[in-house]
Amino acid sequence: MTMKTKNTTSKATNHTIHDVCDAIRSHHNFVVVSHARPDGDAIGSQVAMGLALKALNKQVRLISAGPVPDIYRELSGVDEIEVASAATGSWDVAIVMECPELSRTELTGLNDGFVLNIDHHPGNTFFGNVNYFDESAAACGELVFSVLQGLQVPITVDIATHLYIAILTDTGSFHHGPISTRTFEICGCLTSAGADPRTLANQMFDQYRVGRLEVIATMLNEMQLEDQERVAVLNIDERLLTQSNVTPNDLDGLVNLPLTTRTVQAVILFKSAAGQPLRVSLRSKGDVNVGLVASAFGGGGHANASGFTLESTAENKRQAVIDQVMEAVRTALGPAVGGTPAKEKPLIRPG
Ligand SMILES: [Mn+2]
Repeated sequence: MTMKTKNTTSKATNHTIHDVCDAIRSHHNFVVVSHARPDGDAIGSQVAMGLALKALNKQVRLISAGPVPDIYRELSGVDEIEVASAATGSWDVAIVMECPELSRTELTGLNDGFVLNIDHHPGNTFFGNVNYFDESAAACGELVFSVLQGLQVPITVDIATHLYIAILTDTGSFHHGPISTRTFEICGCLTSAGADPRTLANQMFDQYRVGRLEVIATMLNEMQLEDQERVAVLNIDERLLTQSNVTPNDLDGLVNLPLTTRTVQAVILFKSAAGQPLRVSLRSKGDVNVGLVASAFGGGGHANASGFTLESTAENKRQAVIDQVMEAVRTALGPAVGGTPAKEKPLIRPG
């Protein structure tokens, strides 16, 4: 086992693309990691970076604390991801992507080595020896693209596909987040390199089990609307998941459904299972900042998409969450005016 590079570089500053490329060029043994409960940006960024390092004849291992969701499993290179609780082995540099804090990896063993932090989450703590942080990126995949350009790695079909998936999924099909001209310039390069938007959209968004529709029906039937239809509250519990025979992947994006209406500005989704922490997902439109609400409850994320967990004993905090989200809506848009309070009328009539 070789010694890891000593952790001497000063932390807590942002670095340039040149620093990032130098750090990669001057080392040989890499471990590439991302956050636990990986999503499309986590997996796409991780696999694309892994493929690029291999193209540069580097040694590379991909490690994740959690399993890869089904929809990504058949993509080329994904089977290289090892599921483990520690970043063991003889690596020199850990490339940590999509993590505002090192702890989001839920991996041990990353503290002792040289860490390259690549991320776009507001509030990133610059935990790396080299930090490449840009919250104006729509996805971490955008930053990986810049790094690969800096390293002059050819964008193969597989790399293009992973980076396109990172951007496609993190923006919810180019629907939210800091989408820029650069996002489309990068996607243009990726499609030129062989990423197929129609096939990938179908693979990412149109492959769920039919049980997903049962979950949607029940979830919307029980939806609670607050603050003159500006805040929607959704619940999904273990019983519903079992009845509908769905996997956690089949719930992807359901939190966004209420946002497809004109009035709803923010959504709260409570996901509960017996004996497990209550998972809370928040989504919003425009200037309504649910990232701050998540931070107040110890979580994180972006202004329009965030989340946190509450201990299972904290059921009584649900109303506090609803109150804070309503406050976030009022802060951005002022008090609700006019209309009948929607929660007094049933949204969907049973039967
Ligand atoms: Mn991301």
